[in-house]
Amino acid sequence: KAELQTEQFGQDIYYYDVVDSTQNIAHRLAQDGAKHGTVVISEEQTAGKGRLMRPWESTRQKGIWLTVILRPDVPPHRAPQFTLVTAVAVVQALQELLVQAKPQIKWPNDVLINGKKCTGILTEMQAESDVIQALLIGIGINVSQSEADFPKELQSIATSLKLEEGIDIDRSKLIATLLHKLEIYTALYVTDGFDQIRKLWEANSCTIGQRLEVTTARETFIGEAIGITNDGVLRVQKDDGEVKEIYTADIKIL
Ligand code: BT5
Repeated sequence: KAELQTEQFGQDIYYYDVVDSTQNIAHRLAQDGAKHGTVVISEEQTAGKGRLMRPWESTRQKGIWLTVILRPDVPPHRAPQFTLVTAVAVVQALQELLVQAKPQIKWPNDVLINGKKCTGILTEMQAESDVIQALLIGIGINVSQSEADFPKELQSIATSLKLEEGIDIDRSKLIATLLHKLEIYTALYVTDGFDQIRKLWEANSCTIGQRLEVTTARETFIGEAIGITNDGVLRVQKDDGEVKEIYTADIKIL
């Protein structure tokens, strides 16, 4: 806490040794009235979660596993962009601490280094009659895992800051930097909209201009990512010229 440069984020910190998921704790705290900027953080998660209830590997003390509770004054349709805003904040924070490794954003919720995932973001919402009560921004950053610390099935797709940068990154310093960036960019998004952040997002993305395989709930197709909109929607042009607007999907960079 001594390292924090924020005004609101991390003023209330709930710190745990082990939890099932910081998202679950944050859900309860938000229902009990936790204020904007409250942070839940744990050394270990036994049931860390990704999107669509996929598991998130959260090895003890090897990463940053945290959730920030936001109470933004925006309508629910502006919630999905918070994932992209968070990705920009993560990349900016990582860039401050890393010298060698170059983090890049993969739409919608991953940060990659050398094509492997080092960060995943999960945004969940509590809403009532079209008003956001709280947003729970979950961020998992792999910090000091060796290859053998990852389960076999993740070894070819996951990486850590230590594996890419070659040295240990101080977790408290990274958390402080991250919360600072997150406070700045979420506030900017709420007041000014997505336009400025979209430009930062595009400049730091490894998605735009790439050939992708896109899998939505309905179909799988191949095309080129040509941009994102101010709604955070990915625009993909198929080979026949048709442009698809993708709200939610898994993408593979080909
Ligand atoms: C995500 O989901 O990437 C969101 C991850 C959010 C994790 C944070 S940690 C703090 C907070 N508390 C939680 O319980 N969650 C949040 P998705 O895009 O669905 O990606 C999940 C997929 O990533 C899995 O199916 C694996 O293939 C892969 N994966 C799992 N653990 C990983 C890890 N530690 N590093 C890299 N990839 C991983």
